[in-house]
Amino acid sequence: MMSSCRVCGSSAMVPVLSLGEQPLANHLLTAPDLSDEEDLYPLDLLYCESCTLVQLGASVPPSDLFDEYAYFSSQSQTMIRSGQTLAERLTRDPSVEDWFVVEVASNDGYLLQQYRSNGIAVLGVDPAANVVQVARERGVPTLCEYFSEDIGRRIATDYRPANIIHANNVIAHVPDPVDLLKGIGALLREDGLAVIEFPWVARLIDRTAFDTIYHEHLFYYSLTSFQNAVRAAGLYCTDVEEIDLHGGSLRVFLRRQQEEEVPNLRRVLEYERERGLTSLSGYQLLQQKVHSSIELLENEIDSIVGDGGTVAGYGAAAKATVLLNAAPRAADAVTFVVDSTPYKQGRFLPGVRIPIYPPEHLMMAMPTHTLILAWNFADEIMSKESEYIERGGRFFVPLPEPQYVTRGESR
Ligand code: DWN
Ligand code: ZN
Repeated sequence: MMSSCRVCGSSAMVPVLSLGEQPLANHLLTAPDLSDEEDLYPLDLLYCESCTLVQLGASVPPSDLFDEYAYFSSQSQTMIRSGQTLAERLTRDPSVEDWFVVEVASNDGYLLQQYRSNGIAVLGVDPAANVVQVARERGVPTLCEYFSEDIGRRIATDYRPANIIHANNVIAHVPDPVDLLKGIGALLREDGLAVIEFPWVARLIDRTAFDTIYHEHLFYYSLTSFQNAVRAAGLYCTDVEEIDLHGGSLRVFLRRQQEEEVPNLRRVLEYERERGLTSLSGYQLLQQKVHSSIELLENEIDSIVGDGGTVAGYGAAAKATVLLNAAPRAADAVTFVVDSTPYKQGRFLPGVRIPIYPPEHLMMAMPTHTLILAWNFADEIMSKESEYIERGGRFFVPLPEPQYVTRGESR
């Protein structure tokens, strides 16, 4: 258990949530693994009263989490479209053909391929060898490395300073975010722009999205706590926008020079103060809200089964592992999970050991109810499963309380 804050070093750390001992969310099991015990780790959240950063109590070695990875960003059209729109928006500059764009935690190249298809020089950096291979096969040059200040300096020397640096869904994952941000500063051109996306802790609280808390995510940022880390790295937040990814994220724009503060930054920082997210008060009800959400989900699934219904899951997401391991009565009723990721099919969710099949299995088995475990993609998923709905299948999402959904209705 961490006794001091990973960013500011303060010992003023207050526990705000415990999810008990959990397996590593993306360590999907193969059939031979089922005869072995799994390593479990405490999954607890602490609030730093000094820099307001919410963070895990226990750390797991990054190599255990990311050397081989189960998550492929391209499995979601929502993610691909988000990357496409952003790349188009950022490359409206006449000199763009001379640009160099780097992505930290570039995964399978889902974002950089958008720039590359417009003839822009790109470079990915990602530590997961299996995912990097997919990116390289896609024609996206990628270094298989953990990004750091040293790597940033090395790329600036071996290649050239970057006009744009993306870092989506990674700043929450690294033990030393200030070092990663210093690497971005070292690689960025003087006039360069960095774009950082991360799940916004405000929306985790709103949705009681405790299933987005897993050992891969060391940090749960507000703009306030993120800005503290940015300043410690000698960079400046120049703008911010909320995006509808992963249950509600912030997209923060950084530069090496300070610019006049834009209203968006002040507005979000003020909102966080009003919500109590920059003090312990914003987190004090979380444990109770989580227990209530679990109770409501388990009761709903009990009544489905009590009425003779059957339950499956959709999306072998990291969220699925955390949710179902925290809700054992619900897990007992979920007979299988479907997922479009080839790497995940034929494997089993960690801990609860629920089998994962291709999406086609849903129509074959025709469960009466399907819990959308990847609820952040509920619309995209339901748009693919209209036949299941037409045949009377019912989709529902788990949080903050069980809610039956049809296309266009999910929050
Ligand atoms: O930070 C992280 C977030 C961004 O993604 C990673 N550390 C881990 C990962 O979290 P997750 O696994 O909870 O992410 P997703 O994107 O919610 O997972 C969606 C899952 O659902 C994937 O396994 C793919 C699957 N899926 C599907 O089967 N059919 C997704 C879509 C859109 C579909 O149509
Ligand atoms: Zn701190």
